[in-house]
Amino acid sequence: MVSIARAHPNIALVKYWGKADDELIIPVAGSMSMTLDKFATTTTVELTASADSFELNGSRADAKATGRTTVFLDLVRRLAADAGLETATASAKVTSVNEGPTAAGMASSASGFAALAVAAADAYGLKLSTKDLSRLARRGSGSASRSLIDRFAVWHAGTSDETSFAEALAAPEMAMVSVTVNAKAKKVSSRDGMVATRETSPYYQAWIDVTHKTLDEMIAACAADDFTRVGEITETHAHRMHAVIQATEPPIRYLAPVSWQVFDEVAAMREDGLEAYATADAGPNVVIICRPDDAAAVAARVAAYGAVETFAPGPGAHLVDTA
Ligand code: 2P0
Repeated sequence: MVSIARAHPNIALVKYWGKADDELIIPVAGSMSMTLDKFATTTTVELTASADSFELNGSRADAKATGRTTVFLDLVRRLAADAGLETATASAKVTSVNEGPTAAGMASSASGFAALAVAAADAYGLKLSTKDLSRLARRGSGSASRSLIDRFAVWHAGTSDETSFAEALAAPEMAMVSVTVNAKAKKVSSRDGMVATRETSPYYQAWIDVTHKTLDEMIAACAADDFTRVGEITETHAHRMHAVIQATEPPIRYLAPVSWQVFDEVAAMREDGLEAYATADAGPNVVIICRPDDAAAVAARVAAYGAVETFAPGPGAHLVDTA
């Protein structure tokens, strides 16, 4: 049985940074994101009698990525065993292609584990709801829980495996413009950076407290269809995340000088009446949110800083084909 799934990255407007449970990947606070319509990951899972294998972008994946894939497949096999399925003992051949940059702050682990969750669940014969697929994807990478969802998602932090999942949220019309200032893989992974922040950043508790409050404000701004407030909250929360990260010992800094130049350019756009707001994940690339009609003007203003892409809200992870 071959199952193929496709998932897109998502960019958080309210960020996830920090785990309450490292094994179950329960976050310290909820988050909210837009699923993108480009940079998809397409993943094929085929059950096999030989050992698990993982091919990424045409080559055999490294030991770390292969190990994470096998640990994830073990979760799927456990679900299959619980459901009394014969597939529970099968290994899997996983083949994945990323259309976007890998591990450079464009959420390739989100699209990767969302696609793997959907393809593997199908290949092993599990019939899971979107909520349960979101919970499963979360076990691979926290942000992957949000890539199950069409357009905009809120990931409820929850306090257990059952209660930590993403679901859809209506949000104001918007586009995103990404500025890839550096497509190389980052030096400190999100996973390691989160642990370092928890262990050594003196502002960690304040970050947790403010993120709970920020998510409530974001949900209210979305309910009011208030693009301006959504943008303001997004930019402030991104700065707060980078602040708590930079306060680690030894310091971690994901943003580069050119990233700050892009933030300055976005502030200048606002002064010129072009309404845009910026955010950045665990890497130097910056993502700008704006109204859909302004996307071309925003893209033109930042083209000098790096490779620019424009995104609309995209689809949640889904099966492409099964045979
Ligand atoms: C986010 N990031 O909300 C935040 C903002 C990066 C910065 O989710 O350890 O790759 O696999 O759960 O999901 C990156 O974290 O981390 C992330 P794990 P993940 O998008």
